[in-house]
Amino acid sequence: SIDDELRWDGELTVARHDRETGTTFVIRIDSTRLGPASGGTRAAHYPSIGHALADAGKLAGAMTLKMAVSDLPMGGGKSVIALPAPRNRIDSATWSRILDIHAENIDKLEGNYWTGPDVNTNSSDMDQLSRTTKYVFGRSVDNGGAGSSAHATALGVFEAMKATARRRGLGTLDGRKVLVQGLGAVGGDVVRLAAQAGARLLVADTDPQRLEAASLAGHTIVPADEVLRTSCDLFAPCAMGGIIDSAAAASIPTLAVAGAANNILTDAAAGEVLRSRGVLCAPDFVANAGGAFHLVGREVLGWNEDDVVERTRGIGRTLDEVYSLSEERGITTEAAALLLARTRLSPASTTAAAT
Ligand code: NAI
Ligand code: PHE
Ligand code: K
Repeated sequence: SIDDELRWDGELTVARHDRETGTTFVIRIDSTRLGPASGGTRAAHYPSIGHALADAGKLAGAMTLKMAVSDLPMGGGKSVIALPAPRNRIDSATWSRILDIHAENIDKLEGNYWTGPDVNTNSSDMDQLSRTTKYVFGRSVDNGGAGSSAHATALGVFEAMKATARRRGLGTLDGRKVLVQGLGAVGGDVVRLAAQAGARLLVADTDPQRLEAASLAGHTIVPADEVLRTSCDLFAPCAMGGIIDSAAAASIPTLAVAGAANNILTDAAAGEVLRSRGVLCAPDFVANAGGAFHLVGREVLGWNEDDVVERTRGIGRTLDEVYSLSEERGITTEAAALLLARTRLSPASTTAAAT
């Protein structure tokens, strides 16, 4: 319920309803500890405002960890636009009004929160937001922005897949069975990179057109509802979060997990179950940080494309650190990554850096 969801440890929740379109807007700032909060705008049709608040809160928290573990000088936040219907049933005039209202809300936060693209928003939506507010990453390149973050995200996920396979004793991806769920902006690129590395691709999507393209490229189609029962060496969730709960963790026939989706595990217990079965799982806020390197690197830190690629490739090394820590301490990889992120978020680490 809304009452439950507002009992949250983050810094700020902002909400607004637009009666004309039936849309509810939520912005949640989890932390500004390391810099202005940042995280994308997600548009979706939620069962209730409580669900929208919960999603925004979890996603904002993941952004804080992503920025911290990636050594980016930003905090974590996220926007959720709770649509009155699924995104594909919102007409363009309504969508345009929705974006204008969202931009107005962001602007009122005066730079404490910077948005960017996420599920169901893209660079041209960022262009429109930027007409009302400047606190926007990922505008199109023609409009002075860094453009889509998907390529960088996919590159980082590919590095995470390689590092995870290696650590799990699978060697390189060559000849390995890799199952990619979601063939969108990120997943499509992940498939291409993994295929180049010699992996045998199994792919799933709910969009028949995307499946047809993958089938033409010679990949094996798995029905969307059989993903969690399909045997593979490495599973790459690149669709939505919340895909692995404890029950799925107990049965999923894979040896490793590394993907792009935010909040792949429903909770810490699911991570414990994976660990007990020896399924090595790349924490998502480490594996999918390529997009943040791209957006924050290009638009805040003055990096060029090579810098973004170099830092994104470093995701493999960060994961090695996470895996070593997890082995030393006998904790889940998620808990180990949390430890690394929290070291950076703790007041002591900033004091040390300042002196
Ligand atoms: P997208 O919207 O381009 O692609 C998602 C794909 O998943 C679509 O092809 C969709 O049809 C498919 N899909 C949806 N439900 C499915 C289901 N139940 N089974 C199989 N396929 C399903 O999104 P994008 O940008 O590729 O992002 C994918 C994930 O990665 C999201 O969870 C996003 O939050 C996360 N992510 C994306 C980043 C980026 O830079 N784009 C950065 C970090 C995380
Ligand atoms: N939404 C993407 C993510 O979850 C990209 C993004 C990164 C958007 C940083 C804004 C800021 O990482
Ligand atoms: K998108």
